[in-house]
Amino acid sequence: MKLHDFNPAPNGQRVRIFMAEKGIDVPIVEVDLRNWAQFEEPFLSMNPFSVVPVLELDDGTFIGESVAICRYLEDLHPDPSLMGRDSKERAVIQMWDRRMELDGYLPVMHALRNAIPNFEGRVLPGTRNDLPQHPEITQRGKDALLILLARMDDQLANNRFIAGENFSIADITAHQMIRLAERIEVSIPENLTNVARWFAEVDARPSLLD
Ligand SMILES: N[C@@H](CCC(=O)N[C@@H](CS)C(=O)NCC(=O)O)C(=O)O
Repeated sequence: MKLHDFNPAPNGQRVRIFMAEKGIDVPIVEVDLRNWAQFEEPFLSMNPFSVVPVLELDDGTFIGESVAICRYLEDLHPDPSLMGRDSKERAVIQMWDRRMELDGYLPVMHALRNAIPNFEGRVLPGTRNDLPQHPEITQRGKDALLILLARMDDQLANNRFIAGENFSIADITAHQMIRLAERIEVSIPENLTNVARWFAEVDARPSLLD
């Protein structure tokens, strides 16, 4: 098994943190996104969507999409559980992880790609085209994040972690979302003390420190 990834890529980092939490060590094959290796062979055949990360299995199967990779790794290495041990836990964690990803991570990712000059001509991941950058998308992403952060604060008032008392994939997604948001100058509002308390705890985990 190998992970095709680019070290600074936030989605790759989601998978790498997930692996570190589980103590999984697989060889990393660096895909140099800066030199457009994602649009060339051999990577293009592994993932025609031209994005990292991609997990290569020993039988030649390629799995793209960070959450799908985590799902596979969770099944292979159930301990410590990051996606739930039974039907109820799995559903609750997936509910929170989807909230983090759909309502926060993705709006922030689009906000970033529409704000930073370096993303001109590549506003959509894995594409190069002349779609313009729209400042409105950046603003909408920031607004969406602030709404989600307030909702997270309510949840974290009574829960140590996003999906309850245990650290899960939802915490990894949310942590990376906040890290991405820093790049468009959005930080946790001062009044959201529960989010701040949670972020400090997650940020100090050894899996995030390397
Ligand atoms: N939904 C995908 C998104 C993957 C993605 O957007 N990867 C970025 C790096 S974080 C990428 O490879 N971008 C290459 C490009 O835009 O050309 C996942 O969760 O794995």
